[in-house]
Amino acid sequence: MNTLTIQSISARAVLTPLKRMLRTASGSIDQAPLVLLDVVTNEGIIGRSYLFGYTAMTLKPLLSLVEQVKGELIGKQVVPVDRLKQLQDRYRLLGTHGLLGMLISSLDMAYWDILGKAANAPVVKLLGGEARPLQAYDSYGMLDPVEDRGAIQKSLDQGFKAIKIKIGFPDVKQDIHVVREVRAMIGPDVALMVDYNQSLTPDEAISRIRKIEEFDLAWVEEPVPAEDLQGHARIKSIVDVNIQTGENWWFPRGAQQALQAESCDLMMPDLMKIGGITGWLSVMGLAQAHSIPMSSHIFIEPSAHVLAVTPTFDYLEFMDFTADILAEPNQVVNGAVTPKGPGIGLEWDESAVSHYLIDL
Ligand code: SMN
Ligand code: MG
Repeated sequence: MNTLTIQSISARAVLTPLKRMLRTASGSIDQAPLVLLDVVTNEGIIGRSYLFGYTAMTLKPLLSLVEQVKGELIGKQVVPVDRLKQLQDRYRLLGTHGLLGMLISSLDMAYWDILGKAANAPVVKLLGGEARPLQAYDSYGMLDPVEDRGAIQKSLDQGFKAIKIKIGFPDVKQDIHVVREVRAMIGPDVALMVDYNQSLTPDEAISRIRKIEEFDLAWVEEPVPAEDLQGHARIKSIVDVNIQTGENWWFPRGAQQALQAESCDLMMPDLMKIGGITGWLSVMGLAQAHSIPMSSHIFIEPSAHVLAVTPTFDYLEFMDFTADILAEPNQVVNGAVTPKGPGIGLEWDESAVSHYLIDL
């Protein structure tokens, strides 16, 4: 296979509808602000990936960053490890946490998509694995056990055997109430996870977690700010529930620092912050060496490929931002998602994209 060459890179901003509003203890999201990347090669193969900007205010800066960065890449070969190193070296003085790190990681995913398409294979094959069904959990925001009863029932009917909800309500009584109600609704055999979205202090977290331990939780996620590794470590050493973190780790070194601090029992890096597929491959080795179960964070389509080769694979997070703009979104079958190709398996539904396009 000849090496492919980057000819141009384009980016578009969209706001896609959410099936359900995403309320967290650290702010709410009612539409998904996405940047769609298309990396075009001289050979005619186009690699695709997308960024999730969390808030619409990131869309314009991200598009502008693509314009600034693409000059570094045009004419370069589609060799993910080289391109990742190139940009990390290029922006060493500035640093690559934040929007730039998100872009660098997402470009990496687009390169892997190109390599997969060039080989007419799903990326999972290139990584030495096989497409296989990956157990997924349906991911909710802060919910109302009465109003959202129908939605939870639908998740169970779809075959999900695991559900995550967000808590961290102003009053701990509401946390307990919601967890108790959801546990009663789903029964003892469906896994239940809770996510505090970094909203507590370590002391509050220990006190709150103690009050929900009895509900057989698969994990408690990000009780305190992600960068408070010592806080997470203290909580982990005291409570009787597994502590999950990782969605805010930056690149493999971020993962290494978190593991060194013994800040979590479980880990869930985010492809857009961990260095794309190339970064994930380093981090899954760390997870294996530490025997830590590893799950994904959002990004259903690319995550399915890397999870299928992750030695300590635990869960795929099913939080869907793209169903409305993809020609063939991944389906959930028996509560599981299977990676598909060629490449990452992302093809835009162009008429839907133009419908949700934001003019910035
Ligand atoms: C999350 C995901 C997407 C937006 C906000 C929060 C999250 C999760 O913490 O784990 O799903
Ligand atoms: Mg989370």
